[in-house]
Amino acid sequence: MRPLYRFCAAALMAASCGIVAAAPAAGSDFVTVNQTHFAHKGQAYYIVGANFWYGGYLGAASGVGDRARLLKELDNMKAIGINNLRVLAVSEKTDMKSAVRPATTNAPGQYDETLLAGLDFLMAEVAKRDMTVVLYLNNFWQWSGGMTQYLNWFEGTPALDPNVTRDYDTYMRKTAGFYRNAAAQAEYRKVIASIVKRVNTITGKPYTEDTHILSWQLANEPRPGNGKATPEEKAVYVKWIDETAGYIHGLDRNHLVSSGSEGLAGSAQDAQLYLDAHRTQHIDYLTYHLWPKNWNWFDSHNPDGSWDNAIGKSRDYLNTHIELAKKLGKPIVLEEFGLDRDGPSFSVKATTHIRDRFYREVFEIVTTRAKKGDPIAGFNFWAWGGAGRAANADYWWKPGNDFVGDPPQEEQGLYSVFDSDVTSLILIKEYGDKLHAIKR
Ligand code: IFL
Repeated sequence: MRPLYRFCAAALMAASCGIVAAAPAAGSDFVTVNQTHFAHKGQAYYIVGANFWYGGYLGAASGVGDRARLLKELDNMKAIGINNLRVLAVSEKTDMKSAVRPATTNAPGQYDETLLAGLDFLMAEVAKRDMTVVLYLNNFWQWSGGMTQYLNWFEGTPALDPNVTRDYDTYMRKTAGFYRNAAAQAEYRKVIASIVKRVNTITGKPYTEDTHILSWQLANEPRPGNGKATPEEKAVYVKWIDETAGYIHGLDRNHLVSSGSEGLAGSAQDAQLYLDAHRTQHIDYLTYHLWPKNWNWFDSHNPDGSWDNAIGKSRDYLNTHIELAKKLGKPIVLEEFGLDRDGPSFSVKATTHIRDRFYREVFEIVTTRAKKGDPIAGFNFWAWGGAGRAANADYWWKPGNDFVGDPPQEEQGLYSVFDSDVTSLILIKEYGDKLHAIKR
């Protein structure tokens, strides 16, 4: 079972302060870690998951909410065997371009209760379908405000002015300043506490008692800085993961805690850093993401010519991380991966042959190695677009448009799996069934 962890519920800023708490027992209704695998109600538990960042948004009773759509999306996902959703729990209001509006935090200490009640509604409906959810509590990327917006609040200088530059190296270096900013960390912890200690307004159940939360996640894709992160930046990052995860465990001893890391691609390609960041007893399992086009392994304008390179590197990436998980003796979840539609096109009408081919390769490795007993806990593809549709000819999101799997920072249709993508849906079901069938 998950190792005992040390926590201090009283201290906001100090995590590892010496008190020992018990983790949920074997056979628990909470998802637990049993050596290198997940367990749930005494059985092996494999994640067959979707990224569904906007699930809480759809749950809102007014404004951006669309509860009828949410119920349909949950039913459709459940029907193809999806048992886990990775969801954005909090967002920060920002003037930065390409960010979602509205946000759950309007300003430090000012939270949007309508949106948060949307998350309550999502959790209530997830429970009815016996699914689980990973809730991430921040974002390294600007599409939900995220760490950069905390810096905007507390330092006053935007890390990136998207009107002027797409210089992501500078963005990453500056955004990592979040880990060092004491005022930003204090507010982030207040937000964490407000969510973790929340009582669901629909079910009346405290989130800490909700067995349908699989894990609290520190952030979406936290990085130590850019690809040239210094030893000092790396040390700050490792400490932040340890202390923040310890803080969450101090508030909630029932749920797992994860980082949201992409793996080596988000660790300056430094395996030692990835291991150091995930070795702490406060991190219960490892995460990694696989993005062949984003990382220039795949050219969507030359899919045939770049396929061998892309798939070779992808296989290596998958296998390398499974070996790293073995070293730490913890489960690992491939919690993001995706590829473009054919063309490349953002249109829902475009075929998805190349993406399906990629999904099959990924699923083969994950299921084959899971069957062998390797430390694999499952996958979440990126991302569920469902019944959402892009509204604009340029495929960019504007307030009032449908939400799809692609956040407002990217073209709407780039990586979404829509409810009309029949071949992709069949594939997800086929391999989901294989993972569900594994007994330990
Ligand atoms: O939309 C992106 C998201 O911010 C993420 N990783 C990659 C996705 C696709 O580019 O977390």
